[in-house]
Amino acid sequence: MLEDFEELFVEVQAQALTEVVENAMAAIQKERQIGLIDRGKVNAQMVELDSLPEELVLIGDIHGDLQSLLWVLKDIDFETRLTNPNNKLIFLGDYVDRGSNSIGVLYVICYLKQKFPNSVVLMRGNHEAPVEFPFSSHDLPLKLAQKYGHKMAESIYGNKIIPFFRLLSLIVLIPKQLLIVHGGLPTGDDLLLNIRRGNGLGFAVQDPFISSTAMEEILWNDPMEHISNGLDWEYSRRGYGKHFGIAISKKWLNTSASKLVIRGHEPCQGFKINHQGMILTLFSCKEAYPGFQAAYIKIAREQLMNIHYGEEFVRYIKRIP
Ligand SMILES: [Mn+2]
Repeated sequence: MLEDFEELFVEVQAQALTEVVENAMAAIQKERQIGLIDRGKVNAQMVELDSLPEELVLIGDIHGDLQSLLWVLKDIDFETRLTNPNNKLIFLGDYVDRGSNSIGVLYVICYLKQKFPNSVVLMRGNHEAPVEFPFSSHDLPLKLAQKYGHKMAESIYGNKIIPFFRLLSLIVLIPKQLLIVHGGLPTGDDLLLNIRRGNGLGFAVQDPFISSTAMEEILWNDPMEHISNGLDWEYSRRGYGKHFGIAISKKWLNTSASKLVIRGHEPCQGFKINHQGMILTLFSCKEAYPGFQAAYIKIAREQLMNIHYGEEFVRYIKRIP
């Protein structure tokens, strides 16, 4: 199977890419329609599991680094693992841009969602750019044009890939343990209040409306140890999003009855910990980030049950060579 991927990524044909993106979209649309994923609820862009997965694998930013992604899939023996919907593989977003094979990565994540819809959750990163706040160095359209020509590239990007990005999850909750986002926690209360109106743990029964501001913050925010203005947050140097302080982390963890936030978005030595162990950053690509390291998380249910803060996660973080 991995050998098949390796051949495919060399030359993913336009037709094959189109089909796999369509199939991944159909899988996500179906779970949204019925509001369910195996052992969990789906509410628009939020996924809430009902129980802890038997085995949980988390993969952070990939940024076109197909080699690292394939290494992880091999390391977790993905075909066996993902056939069991009790096991979950959650991607934190930022699949494309910067690395050399965004198209190959896109193909693989869509293939996984199509083949194992109940085991795989695909989250949205800021590089899966919304039109309201496009990423300035979004190189995917260019890569598509180089490979398929302008006309075909425009059609695939506009008609398939952008609608696919819109379907990706923004928040995943693993009950009583983990709150998962790509970038960070929104600093405003709108979304928190909406979640609180639900059953106390999870989401409101009605479609949780995620405002454009909240979406920007989920995709772009970073945790910061010291907020210079003395408030709970400050504007980010990235141009979008904010730096959020520990008070915001405490508020979200209390409201969602979670112990820890897991997020990607910042290059680091595979992982880093902020806010007294409340925030764990995971980074899973190397190709475009020399000087940084890559890692992923693999943890079993009993181990996850005993996690209370970020440092306890370290032993379940595996370096990608
Ligand atoms: Mn990011």
